[in-house]
Amino acid sequence: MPDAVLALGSNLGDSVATLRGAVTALEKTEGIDVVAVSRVVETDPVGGPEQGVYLNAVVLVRTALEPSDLLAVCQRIETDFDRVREVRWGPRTLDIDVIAINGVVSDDPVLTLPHPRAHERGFVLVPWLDVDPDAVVPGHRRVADLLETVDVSGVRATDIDLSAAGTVT
Ligand code: A4P
Ligand code: MG
Repeated sequence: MPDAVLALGSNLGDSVATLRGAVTALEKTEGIDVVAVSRVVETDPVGGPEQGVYLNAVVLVRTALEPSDLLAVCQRIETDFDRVREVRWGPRTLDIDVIAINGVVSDDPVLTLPHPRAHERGFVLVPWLDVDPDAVVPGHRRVADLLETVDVSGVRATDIDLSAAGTVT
């Protein structure tokens, strides 16, 4: 079964509860097995209007779902957590981006793989490295190598453990 990398972000509402709820929702989804959940990082917002700090995390899954169905699941969970789409890159209760699915490279605008900005974003790469030290951004370089040049000054470790939801193994 393919492996997929999902990036979670939140900067509105009770972000810790939302991220925990999102992980639980992924675990409960038929066809998705959560295999790893990173530690949470607190991150300065990148792009968009002036907005509060984010909490970000990365989740590795195994899935039998088609890529388009995996995206649909992520978007349904976003909606379940009251995500509204108003301002591009604006504040949000929950964002779940599909960062990579195996080594697939696709420029389809509905599901671009790998996520077109993942390779330059500390808020994705730092938690990704946390759960997969050997990770490679398909079509790019190893996450560990990318982190040599990416600005991570706005990415801070936290001791927030999403597995405190009690269902992550
Ligand atoms: N789409 C295409 N490829 C993908 C993919 N790989 N994963 C399409 C998910 N969606 C993908 O997404 C807009 C459209 O992108 C969707 O219709 C989907 O078909 P969206 O989630 O509605 O909107 P968005 O998240 O505002 O846009 P986008 O471009 O995904 O934003 P980004 O690039 O994810 O940026 N700063 C910090 N510190 N932490 C953050 O988490 N997030 C953003 C959002 C900006 N700044 C941030 C953070
Ligand atoms: Mg998004």
